[in-house]
Amino acid sequence: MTHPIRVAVTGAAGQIGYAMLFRLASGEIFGPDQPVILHLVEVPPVLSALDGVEMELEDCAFPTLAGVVKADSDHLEDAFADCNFVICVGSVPRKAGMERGDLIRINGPIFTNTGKAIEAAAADDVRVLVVGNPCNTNCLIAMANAPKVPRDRWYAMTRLDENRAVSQIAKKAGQPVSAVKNMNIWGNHSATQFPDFYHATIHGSPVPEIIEDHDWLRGEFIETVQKRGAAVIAARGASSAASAANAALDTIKSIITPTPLGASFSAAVCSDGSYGVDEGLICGFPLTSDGTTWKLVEGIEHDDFAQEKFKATLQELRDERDVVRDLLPG
Ligand code: NAX
Repeated sequence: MTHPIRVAVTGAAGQIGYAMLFRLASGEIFGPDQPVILHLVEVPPVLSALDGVEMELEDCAFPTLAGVVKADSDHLEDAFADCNFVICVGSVPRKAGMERGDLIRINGPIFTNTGKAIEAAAADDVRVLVVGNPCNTNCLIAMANAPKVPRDRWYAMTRLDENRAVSQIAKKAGQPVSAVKNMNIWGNHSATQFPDFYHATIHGSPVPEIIEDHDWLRGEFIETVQKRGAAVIAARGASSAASAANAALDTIKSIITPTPLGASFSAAVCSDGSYGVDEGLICGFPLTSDGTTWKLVEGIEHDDFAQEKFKATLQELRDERDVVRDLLPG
């Protein structure tokens, strides 16, 4: 029998975690022949909610679900023991009146412990996807606190931004979403991100050749993608949940599947200094995967407009790093 994959999800009883678990258990992500053991991680007061989540998982009778482990955030080494994937969703959401810097300081310490526990207890091949915001900088903190885990194993999620951008472009062009490729997100998962429409294609042709309204591309399009999270909150009264869970699962699928020739996907990973990004920052780039590790797509040239956008989002990442320097050993 195939050895089970262990997947930990922190914040498992939260809205994104809950939306993700059933698809992880169902065989959709790792395949119908790959058993999965889910590690559900929550803060101690929420542990009892995990009992209900476990019952629901049982009630789905997924043939691929080989077990459920429940653990609390005070015992992260138990939570991540032998895990092959750790999806870090659990964190404190931003509340009204809270500055981004405040949020970073509140959530930062969660990720020092997360990094340490991953290094101490996870499987040798562990791969980590950080969803909890500010996800780039949280990922940076976790990575810095797990120096023995290779740097190509750390990802922060920009896929929701990519998916949002794909849908906006497809709608504007009157084409199906499947026609839009290489819609990559550069920089931070925040309102400064740069969705690079220049190098995206529709049925193989560059987006700016198909969508002639370049003012829309440079203005409304970018702004819509950057502010989509806030728009969802305004309309739904709650932040993106199913779409965020879907994007996390899309990211995992892209990581474990060799990328088709000429295609790319978006995630934030540890910079090697390419494109002028400080070595070690967790920055959104276009990537390809061989099914195990990633490569940056090289040789992309940005015009003056794109460079300005990229500069702004890069500066924000540097500023965030400076706010948490004390949480970055080494
Ligand atoms: P919820 O508040 O519904 O769920 C968060 C869960 O995390 C709660 O159940 C809470 O008990 C748990 N939690 C808190 N601290 C924890 C810790 N130290 N260890 C384990 N669990 C802990 O929030 P939800 O809507 O699920 O959002 C979760 C995170 O995703 C937030 O930080 C949010 O900002 C972020 N998002 C990131 C996105 C991205 O694209 N990267 C998009 C969606 C979302 O906004």
